[in-house]
Amino acid sequence: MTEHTKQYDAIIIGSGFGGLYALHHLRDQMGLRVRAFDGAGGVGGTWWYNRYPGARVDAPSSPFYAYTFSQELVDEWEWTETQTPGPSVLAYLEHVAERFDLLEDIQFETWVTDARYDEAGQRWTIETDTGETASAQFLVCAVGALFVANMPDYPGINEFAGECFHTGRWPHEKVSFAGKRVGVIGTGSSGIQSIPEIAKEAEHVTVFQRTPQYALPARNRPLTRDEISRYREDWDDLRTSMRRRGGWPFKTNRRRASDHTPEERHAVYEELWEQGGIHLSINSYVGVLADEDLNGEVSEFVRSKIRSIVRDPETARKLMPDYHFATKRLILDNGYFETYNRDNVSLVDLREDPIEAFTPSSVRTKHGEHPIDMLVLATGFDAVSGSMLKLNPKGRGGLSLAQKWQARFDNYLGTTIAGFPNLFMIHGPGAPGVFFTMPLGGELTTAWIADCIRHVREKDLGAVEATEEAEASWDREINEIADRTLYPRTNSWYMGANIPGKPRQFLGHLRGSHYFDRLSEVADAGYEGFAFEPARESGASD
Ligand code: NA7
Repeated sequence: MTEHTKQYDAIIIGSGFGGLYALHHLRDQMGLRVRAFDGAGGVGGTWWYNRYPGARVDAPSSPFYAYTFSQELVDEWEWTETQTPGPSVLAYLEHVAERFDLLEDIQFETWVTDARYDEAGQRWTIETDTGETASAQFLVCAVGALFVANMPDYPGINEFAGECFHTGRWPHEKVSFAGKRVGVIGTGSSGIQSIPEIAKEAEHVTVFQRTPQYALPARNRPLTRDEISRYREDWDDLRTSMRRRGGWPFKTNRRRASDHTPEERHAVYEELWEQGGIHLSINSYVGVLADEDLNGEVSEFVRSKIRSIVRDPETARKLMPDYHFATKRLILDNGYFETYNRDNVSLVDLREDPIEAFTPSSVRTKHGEHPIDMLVLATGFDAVSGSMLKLNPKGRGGLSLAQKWQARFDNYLGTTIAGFPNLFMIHGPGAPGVFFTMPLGGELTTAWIADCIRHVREKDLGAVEATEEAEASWDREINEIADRTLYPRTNSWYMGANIPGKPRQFLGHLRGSHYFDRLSEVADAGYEGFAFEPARESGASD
């Protein structure tokens, strides 16, 4: 720390959904001195970076994938489609930043290169790539669950001479595919959303698929005036339902598969398929994500749909997913499978024809060579833990997070880490994150963090820190929930399986509503599982 070190009560890293709300809440509702830092050139986090063609919210979106805290905001923002396009989400976040005067307290194009806890001062000091230092009692990491791009390291890939873009780092300028042969690696949400758009323009698209996916029709459509008015009028109730029903306001069906004949069940699946969105997953029968036989039946139903859409049987065969339905992030598509009926799209199944190397102008697989002018990497992210590890804060005794998280992403409540006092995560490992509506999840998490900070300040304490015992029991708690489902049996980014060498651990809390109840219980029990330090003379309240 130098005399030029700026002093705050709280520093926030990131200005996506989580960081923006944290700034608003801590500054405007608590009156703290707060500064936010973001390496990007503007607000938006994930939505600032993921500008690939076709990007949309891949969950029931408008108007639920949005902030819930302000009725005025709900009343004034005009959502237009049921599945919000990426540029609209970004425009919304820009509007929020202006409307709540947040921009003046965010420093853009400023990477936080180091964050260190000073035990004597009970404060965090950060350094930035602009040569600044700043210090605060509390560090709030809203660094994004899907931020650190996963870059494949195939032999020769760096020698590829054509244009190359990762979907999570898409250029701000329009990318033209016209007259180009485009190779796309990856068929998660980003690949499945972008491939139909790229195919409309490109001369040829070759899709390199490692894992075929269950994608459900999004059935995107314009929102009606009536729907919007109803949502606005009922907003309080909707918000309460979202909080109680796992992030979404929909009532889920509690019917049992055993009460129906196979024919009746098939009719239910058909109806939910036609309805589109995630209904087949949340609204068919109780236990789809836990009962292997039931899940197998739904899996087979989706496979039959893929077969009926894709005309070439060989391509359809390659597109057959074989993992448990919905245990990887369920994808909502807009004409993905239909795209394979175009003459200018071909599919390479990497399980039988793996990539061996890149040349400056082609991808060489075991059975052939695929000339390409452009490479699109839709290869996803080092999800959830990756962005915290990129920040790599140094806690008590100089211990770095990379050292602490070598074998396991230990944390308590998905928000705090033993050995890292006064540091909070939003959507960290062990939190519901993508298993709950993220904007509302961020609001609820921030409210809890704010209460915890208030507790520390009102009691003249200097530091709050999770205990290792609490971390161990939290780990058991979230794994017990996950182990009752089929999720841990699938190689997904939820399990860290997409990144070579990443520890295998379920990275989320599957019962979002229950999770927020647990946060309240912990606070009500006097912050059970936390140790507090009295404030030292020299430090905390500077
Ligand atoms: P995802 O869902 O992680 O998808 C990445 C895709 O890229 C997936 O099909 C991967 O196959 C594939 N992949 C990753 N690495 C490679 C290599 N080395 N070779 C071939 N294929 C590879 O990322 P998205 O960006 O699509 O979506 C991320 C989240 O954003 C999504 O879940 C939503 O919540 C929004 P795999 O399945 O791992 O075998």
